[in-house]
Amino acid sequence: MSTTYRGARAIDVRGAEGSRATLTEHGAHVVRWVGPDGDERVFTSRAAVLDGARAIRGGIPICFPQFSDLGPCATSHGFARCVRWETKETRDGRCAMTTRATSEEFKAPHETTYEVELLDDGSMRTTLRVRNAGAEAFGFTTALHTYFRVGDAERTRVELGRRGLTYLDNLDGRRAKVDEGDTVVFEGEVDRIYKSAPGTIRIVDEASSNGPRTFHIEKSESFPDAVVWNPWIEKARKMSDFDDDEYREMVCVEVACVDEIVVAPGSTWVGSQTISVSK
Ligand code: TA6
Repeated sequence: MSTTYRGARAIDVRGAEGSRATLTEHGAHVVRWVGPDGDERVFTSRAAVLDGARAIRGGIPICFPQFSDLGPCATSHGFARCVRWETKETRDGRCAMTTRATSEEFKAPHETTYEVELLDDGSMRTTLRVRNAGAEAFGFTTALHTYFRVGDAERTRVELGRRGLTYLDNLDGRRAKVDEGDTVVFEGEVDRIYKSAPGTIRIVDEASSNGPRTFHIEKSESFPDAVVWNPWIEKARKMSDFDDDEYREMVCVEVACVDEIVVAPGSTWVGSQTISVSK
């Protein structure tokens, strides 16, 4: 159902038991997700820019055709989150948008589709499909950069599911390090790319406004990596589209593939995440 979100053209998706999600045509960007329990589950900044001039701060930015600077685009995380997508289909519990956008740096003919589904168990699945519409193979990197709403980042932990994972530390020149633990806590800025992360990652939101809850992220094998990020105080202050204290209200856990994916002519790459919540 067409709607607006803070003035931006958007689609409302209604799921079973009263769950709902809202995504803008700008960036095919999920800006809101409310569970059957009525709780907000994703974070979108109060200072987010929604006039199409830039990527929306929060929600689920689609990083394509690159994650961060891992690709040819000068724009961090690529252009997909900065262009208008076309709504292909919307019906109960589901919405699909598509784009064929290219840029000076990425001209490969493609059709990229993003599907948001609200499932009967109250979970949400988001799926990215990248089809090579040209005659030559092309490569890309990607992430679904989800901002999870939490009661207090200092009382939130990310349970990775395994000790000894290798991560690239963006706060230390992207050096490869081994995490001896299996849990990430937030006592300062965290910006880590966990390589070959387990298929299920949990976020324990101890201070959630309606009592402790846990997000369960199931990622497809085509998203082998997971990025954990919180900007903390200093970086929060430097972001004009993010209030100074909002670092407390969110943590990012992003399903990703930071090594180049190559798609042959006529082939389609598919990656998905399914997020559920337990109390
Ligand atoms: O996913 C983590 C990260 O790459 C951080 O390094 C930080 O730059 C964040 O993404 C937000 O990037 P953005 O371009 O949306 O400001």
